[in-house]
Amino acid sequence: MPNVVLVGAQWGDEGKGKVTDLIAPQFDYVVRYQGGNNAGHTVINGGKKLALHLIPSGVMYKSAIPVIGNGVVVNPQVLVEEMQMLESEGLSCERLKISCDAHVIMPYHIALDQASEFKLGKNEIGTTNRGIGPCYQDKAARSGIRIQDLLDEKVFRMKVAAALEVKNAILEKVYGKEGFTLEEICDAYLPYADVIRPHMAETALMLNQAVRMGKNILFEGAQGTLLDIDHGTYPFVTSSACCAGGAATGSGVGPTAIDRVLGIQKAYVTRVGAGPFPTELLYAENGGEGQDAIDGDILCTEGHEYGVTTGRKRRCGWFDAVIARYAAEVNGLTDIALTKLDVLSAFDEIKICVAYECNGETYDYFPMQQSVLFHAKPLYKTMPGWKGQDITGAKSFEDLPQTCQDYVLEIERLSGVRASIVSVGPDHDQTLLRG
Ligand code: 2SA
Ligand code: GDP
Ligand code: MG
Repeated sequence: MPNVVLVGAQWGDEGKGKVTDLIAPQFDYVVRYQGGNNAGHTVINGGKKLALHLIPSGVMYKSAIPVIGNGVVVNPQVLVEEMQMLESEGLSCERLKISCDAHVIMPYHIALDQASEFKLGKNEIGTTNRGIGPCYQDKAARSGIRIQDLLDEKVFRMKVAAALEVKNAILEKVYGKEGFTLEEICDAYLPYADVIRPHMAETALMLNQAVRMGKNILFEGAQGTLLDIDHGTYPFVTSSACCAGGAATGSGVGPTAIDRVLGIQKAYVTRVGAGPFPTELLYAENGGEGQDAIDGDILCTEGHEYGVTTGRKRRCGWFDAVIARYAAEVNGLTDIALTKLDVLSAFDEIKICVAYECNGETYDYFPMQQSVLFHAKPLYKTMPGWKGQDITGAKSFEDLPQTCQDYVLEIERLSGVRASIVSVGPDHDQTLLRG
């Protein structure tokens, strides 16, 4: 199976970084196809945890060429800083290829993201404030600035000047914020051209040649299925195509070249930012009470559930099989990697949501109307736990306590997809491969 899409099957932070890092040595190319530096992918380099926001996790291995595809939005400052960080860790970025068609996150995108979130107040999306949404807005409006524009000062100046007429008016008149001058943007951005030029490539052409030559490509998804602009919990989503289909549009490789779609599922669910989350175990500080608030706290503490990019405390909840089935369908999952199973060792009993109940109706499928998801009451199946048994040292699936194996098998049964990888800790060797 040469070409694989690795996709988050929940609301992001499922452990995509760990799994990409684990399997990347088998690939010739590792490609980011959507999102930008809103992502936070944790990888391990020589025992040390590193957070990658923009550069594909394949940069860790000399055998793989890391690629930032056309579907990604690039903040050049973050790109340069991340390259410097990696170089300082002894990881060369020389092989990195960046699509000349990728869009550039401009200072006004970040300002607009922050200002619009502030204006929304309690109705905010809870974005990462990295300018992602406004950058994709400009892409769709055909007024964006692309990586290739950075290389031609005349074109860059012309496009930025045109953009500023509109952006400054919005910033000043709608949000009461200061705008930007053309000169300050040119002074900050044009020098990045020299750093980016050696990495710029016709990445779609390069990847299609690789496909013809029988090379192996890993498409590394960011965020997750429920944050997808089309298939997620709109409007509480990110602005890109996170699902497996996005790998084709975001890289220029046709869907027929994709052989496997590996979904990354956490053994429970987390979400950062606003929006519906039926199995959420509300924290006491958010109005939660009783055992639910206690269980939510345990998941957060044991799972270290804090945003890798913003440091925000992630919302936590029980595994949701309705979402798992939905993710299996909209991505065409061939198999899943089930991560963070060890975090559940803290519980006597573990719940799995098998369906929702809303207004007297039962939904065992993802509801069409968002309002149902907001008011959905999860219907749970309770499974016995394996409390007190440390599973972080397990070397094979059969080493796991029977109740733990049963939990994984039940998730497989309910999702309709086989768990080919089971992760029992953050390190590479804390991974059980089931074939
Ligand atoms: P944005 O900034 O426009 O993409 O935000 C829109 C929604 O997408 C969510 N989002 C994320 N959710 C989980 N993890 C993400 N990456 C970071 C991490 C998040 C962090 O790895 O922990 O550090 O806070 C990510 N990026 C975007 C976001 O919360 C909004 O709900
Ligand atoms: P991503 O955005 O999907 O790459 O995930 P993040 O890196 O944002 O969050 C996943 C976190 O869980 C990271 O801190 C990983 O090191 C950690 N992690 C991954 N797999 C496991 C696991 O099986 N067990 C534990 N305890 N931690 C894990
Ligand atoms: Mg993350």
